[in-house]
Amino acid sequence: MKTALSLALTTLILSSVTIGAPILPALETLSVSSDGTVEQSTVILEEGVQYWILAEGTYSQGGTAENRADAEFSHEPYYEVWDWYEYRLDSSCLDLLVNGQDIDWRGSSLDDPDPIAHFGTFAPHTFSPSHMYWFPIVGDGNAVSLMIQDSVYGDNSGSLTASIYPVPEPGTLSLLSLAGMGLFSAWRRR
Ligand SMILES: [Ca+2]
Ligand SMILES: [Ca+2]
Repeated sequence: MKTALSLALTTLILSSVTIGAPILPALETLSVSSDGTVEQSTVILEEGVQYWILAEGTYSQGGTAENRADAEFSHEPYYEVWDWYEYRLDSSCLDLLVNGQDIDWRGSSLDDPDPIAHFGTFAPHTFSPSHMYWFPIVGDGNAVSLMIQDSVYGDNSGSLTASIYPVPEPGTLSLLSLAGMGLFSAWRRR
């Protein structure tokens, strides 16, 4: 009976931890210029280990304040909307590339999400009014590179910020569940 209850409690504790979610603090924060410069992290992403990258901010992509873009979407002044420009018009433009790849940055429809606390609200193909986006990446033993891709760089100004976050190791989760079982046993003994 006690074992069954402990197992149930362990399951409850494990399910209350979002496995694979980022944790504070960031390992490194990079500023990625809209001039097309490739930014390489100092941090080496360990092979087989999962990380999350948080991209934040907007830059001017077409010479005027209205022509803006974030990591995944860009502003269409004519329609007064933020649009998934790269998908609609041209897959080779206006994207924050990771290791040279066009990736699916995950957005949140919340106006001002706390990126860690509201991590579960971020999803692919979702515009972020806050211009915050997450991307999961598994390390390959190398640094990670970030670059803003555009077809014309001369009319750009500003930059995006990208931060690399660790996720809890499976060992950390086991310790959490063991701690939970210890608390439960202490409670049972009372
Ligand atoms: Ca441009
Ligand atoms: Ca993309």
